Amino acid sequence: MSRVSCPLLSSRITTADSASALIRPGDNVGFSGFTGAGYPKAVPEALALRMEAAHERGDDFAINLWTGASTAPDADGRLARAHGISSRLPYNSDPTLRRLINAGEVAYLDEHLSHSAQRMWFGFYGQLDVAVVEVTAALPDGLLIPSTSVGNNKTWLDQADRVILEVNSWQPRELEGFHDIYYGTALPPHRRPIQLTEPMERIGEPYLRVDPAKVVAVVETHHPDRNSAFSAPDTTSEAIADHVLDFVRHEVAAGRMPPGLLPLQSGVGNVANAVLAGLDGSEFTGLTAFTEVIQDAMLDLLDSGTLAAASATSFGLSDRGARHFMDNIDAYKGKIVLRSEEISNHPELVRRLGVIAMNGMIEADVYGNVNSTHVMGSAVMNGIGGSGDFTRNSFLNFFLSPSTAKNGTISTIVPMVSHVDHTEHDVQVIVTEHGLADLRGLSPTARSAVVIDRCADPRFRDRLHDYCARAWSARPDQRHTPHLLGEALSWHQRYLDTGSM
Ligand code: 0RQ
Repeated sequence: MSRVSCPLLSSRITTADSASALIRPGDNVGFSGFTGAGYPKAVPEALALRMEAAHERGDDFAINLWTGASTAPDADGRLARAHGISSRLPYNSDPTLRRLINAGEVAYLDEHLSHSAQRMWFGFYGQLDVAVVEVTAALPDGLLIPSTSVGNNKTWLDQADRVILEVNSWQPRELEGFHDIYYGTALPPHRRPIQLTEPMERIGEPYLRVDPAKVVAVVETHHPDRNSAFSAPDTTSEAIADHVLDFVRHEVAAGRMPPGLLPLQSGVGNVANAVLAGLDGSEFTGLTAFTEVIQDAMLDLLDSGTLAAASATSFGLSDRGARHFMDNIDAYKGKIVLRSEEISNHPELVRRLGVIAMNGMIEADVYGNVNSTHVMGSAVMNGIGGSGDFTRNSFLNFFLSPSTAKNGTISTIVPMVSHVDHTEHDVQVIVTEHGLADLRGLSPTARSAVVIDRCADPRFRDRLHDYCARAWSARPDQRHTPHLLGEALSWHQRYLDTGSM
């Protein structure tokens, strides 16, 4: 049975091929999608075929593509393979697209996720020509049941000149009621406080609104999300998880954190998943999450009662996790709420709630600056995502990483990061498998000692200490964050010499 019960929207049902014909070369296009959930499944393929046909005729055909965050190989990846993306924002993790960005073919705007919607409203990105948004169903009155991610959908639907809906019957119809879409945002100087004081508080409505007159096509699909498997936690990620857990226990014992902790935010990836898994079976129960992404470990925590409830903007599950969620969806009702990313990541809310932020990193320097995004200062990995939104405004923040990368050849603790995403003014706790450096209340030179001794791989410690000692001695009038600039950056050059990049 069709999931489109609005008569006007029913009259717009068409094929992905004809819907894709409504997207023109040079258009600004807003896709739904966040960490592989809720992205459009049919229009990107049809559009890529049109692009390839145009290129064969010698015509240009590329679009500027805006999303919630990462999508999938059959969306970002497919359009990248068709050389159909001129510019892209605000986050990407697709390897094909990453290659084109790093080759200089695609202009990438790597933005804080909480900024992307408001920069659209401010007019900083220009006009949005088309929105292509996956939903679970269209109700008789035209309201839309969102899909497995909300991301920037509210903004794209509101701002686009033309809207293409994909109604995906693979998504469980029972998703109705899981969402809270806030329509109260205004532009400065008319902004009011956002009245959310508990992670699970509802301040909006369960549906996305769209002006039916703008809907130029509706495409029915039945296609799974991109569900990626997680590696089982290894000894490195388990050691990182243990350090985080011990530290949190210590904070509770010291009276700096309530026994039920504060709302958790966890980045995506295997290390983050392992930290969440480490919480399971611990003494903590009834915790909450105010985060971006609900991954498998969060479902497990909800099952065990370690986590009472989670607010996010998206799922990011494995196949097993997605099946488990669907089979038990009623049990999760009231325990999971999905919001727009401008709300899930909102600085005002992250700071008010006192979020504990835990994110991955590429490298940290001895003074506590963190690089989350770039290899050797030049090649982007994924993007800053929500890590800045949460870190800067958190009650307590952690950066987690193995102490080495590329089979132990590269130290992730370096004299000076090759790119700065999170500054020494924001970063509080750095954790590797060797230990945890608590930087709170320490001057930069005091930080350097604990970062090296607690976090660096023992094989790199002498070299790092030697660097710091020589930098300290070099200029007695420059000892706040002493550096030997040429040498600091040549540290990254050594990666090349090892041939490990
Ligand atoms: O590459 O698989 O080719 O070897 O970076 O590293 O160790 O698998 O760790 O998956 O947790 O990713 C920072 C990228 C870490 C991620 C980052 C190489 C390493 C490997 C991945 P290979 P790991 P993770 C919420 C929050 C920014 C966005 C964010 C990230 C690959 O956490 O994208 O936090 N964060 N969002 O080998 C060279 C180094 C390296 C290195 C790692 N020093 N030099 N390569 N790698 N360190 C989510 C959203 O916002 C949506």
